[in-house]
This record gives sequence, structure tokens and C-alpha cells, in this order.
Amino acid sequence: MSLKPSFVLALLTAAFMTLSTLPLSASEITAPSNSSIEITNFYARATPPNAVNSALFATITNNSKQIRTLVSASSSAAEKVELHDVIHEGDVMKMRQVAQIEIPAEQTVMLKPGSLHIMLLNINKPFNDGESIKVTLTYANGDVQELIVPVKKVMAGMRKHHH
Ligand SMILES: [Cu+2]
Repeated sequence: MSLKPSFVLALLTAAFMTLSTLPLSASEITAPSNSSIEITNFYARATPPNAVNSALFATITNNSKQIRTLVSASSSAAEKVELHDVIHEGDVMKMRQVAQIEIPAEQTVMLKPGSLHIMLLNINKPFNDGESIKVTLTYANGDVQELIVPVKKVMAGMRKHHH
């Protein structure tokens, strides 16, 4: 995450111009083109053996001068992936699906327990601490970002909040 994608793109462009025979793997070609979005501290919550759902948390920073909108997420590790928020009704906290998560220009949005998160529904198998899952994020402007998300045990969290 230390290299700015725009810098990587410049490198790739230079490679194409000067070394056209340089083999490029598919992953390099489909690398995130998302030069203005920086995602840090991302992890998926480890699950107990019989769990069906997990959640992904992250810090998303928009380095551009335009609003960026996360509109969907998908993963091969779960049947369905939804964008969620947590609302408070009296003293009850409830998760609910949201259509999108906006990241205002030059702002940071935290996806964290008890707040916005990406919900992984009907996971294929338990998420064990130390593993990783692949998640694809899609933005309103068409940008697609692939993340290899580490699975981590979360001590305090949202285990009480069922769907
Ligand atoms: Cu949720």
C-alpha cells in the first residue's frame, strides 16, 4: 500500500514503452486503478465454527477533490456481501443495509464495529485468524478495487447483533 497506484501505473506505462516484451501477469494488469482512494487497517472478523456471517472493517481515505461513493462489494468467500450501517433505536442497536457509503473529498471514513461495515453473508467456511479473503469493492465512478483482507480475531465487537 506504500506505492501510489498512479506511480505504479506510470511504471507500467514506462515498461510498455521501453520493454514491450516484459511479461505482465493478469494481476498486474487488473491492479487497482484507484489512485485517489487509500484503504488501510482493513480486516475481516474471525468467526466461531458455526457462524454464517462475518464483517469487514477498514479505514477509507479519499485523497481526491471529488466525493467517492462505494456502491457494492463482493467476495468469493461469501454468498452475499452488503454495505451495512448500525442504527440506534432507543437502546437497541440494529444493523441495516445501506445503498452506498460516501467518502467525501479529502476525508476519511471509518468502517468499524458498531458503525459502518461491509457484511459478509453466508460465508463458505469459518474465517480463521491468520487467513485472508479476497474482496472486490466497486465505486460509483466504475473504479474497482481488489483487496486481500486478513482475518483477525476481534475481542469486542458485534457478536450480539444478529440479522
Ligand atoms: Cu451487518
